[in-house]
Amino acid sequence: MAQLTVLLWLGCGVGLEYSGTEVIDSAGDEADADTDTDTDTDADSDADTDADVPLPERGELVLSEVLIDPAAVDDGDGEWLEIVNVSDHLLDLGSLWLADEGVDGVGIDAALTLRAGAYAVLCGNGTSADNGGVSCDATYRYKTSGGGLSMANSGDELLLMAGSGGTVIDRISWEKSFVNPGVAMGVRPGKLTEGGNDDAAAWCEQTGRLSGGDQGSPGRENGC
Ligand SMILES: [Ca+2]
Ligand SMILES: [Ca+2]
Ligand SMILES: [Ca+2]
Ligand SMILES: [Ca+2]
Repeated sequence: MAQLTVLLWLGCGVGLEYSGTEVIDSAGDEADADTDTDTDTDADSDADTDADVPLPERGELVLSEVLIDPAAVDDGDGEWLEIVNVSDHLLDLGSLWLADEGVDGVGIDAALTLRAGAYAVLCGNGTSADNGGVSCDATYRYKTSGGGLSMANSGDELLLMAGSGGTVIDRISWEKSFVNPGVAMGVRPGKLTEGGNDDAAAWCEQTGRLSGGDQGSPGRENGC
C-alpha cells in the first residue's frame, strides 16, 4: 500500500522535489508533505539573503594604520585611518561607525564595499591636495567635541562599529608615547587580527613618503 501511495503522488506532480526517503516517510500524510514544501520556501529565502553583501562582524575588519598627528597639515585635515577586510568575502561598509570611548561617534560619507583582503582609507579631509597627499576611499566629519571623530595625540581609543551602538568590529587604543608627529603607525602584516593589533609592539612606523612630506602607506600593505 505504501508503494502505491508514492506512485500516485509522483503521478500528480506532488513531492517531486523530495527524496524518495522523505516521500516514503510521509506516505499517506499530506500534512507532512505540506510542511516539506514550506521548508523549500525558507531555503529560497536564505539563498536571497546570501546574495546580499553582508555587514562586517566582529574581527572581519581590522584597523591597520593610523596617522594620529599629521605634521604636513593640521590634524583636522590630515588625520586618516586605514582598515583591511580580513574576512574571506565582500563586506558592506555603508553603515560603518567610527567612535571612541568618550564623545566621538560618526558614520562615513560613502556607500562603500570592500573585497576580501582589500584596504580602505578613511579621512577627515578627502581632498588629496589639502590632506597631505592621501587618496581616500571615504571621509568622516572631523570634530573634537562630539558628533565627529578626532584621534587625540595625547592618547585615545578608536573603535570600528557596526552602526551607532552596534557590535564592536575592532578596537585599538594608544598612549602619547605611541604618537610620532608626521609618521603613520601601521600593524605588522602578521598581526592583522582584531586581537593582534591590541599590542603596541605589533605596530611600527611607516616609511613611505606622502607628497605632503609625512610618512605612511595608506591603501597598501604596511612595511614593517
Ligand atoms: Ca590628532
Ligand atoms: Ca577621539
Ligand atoms: Ca583590536
Ligand atoms: Ca598601509
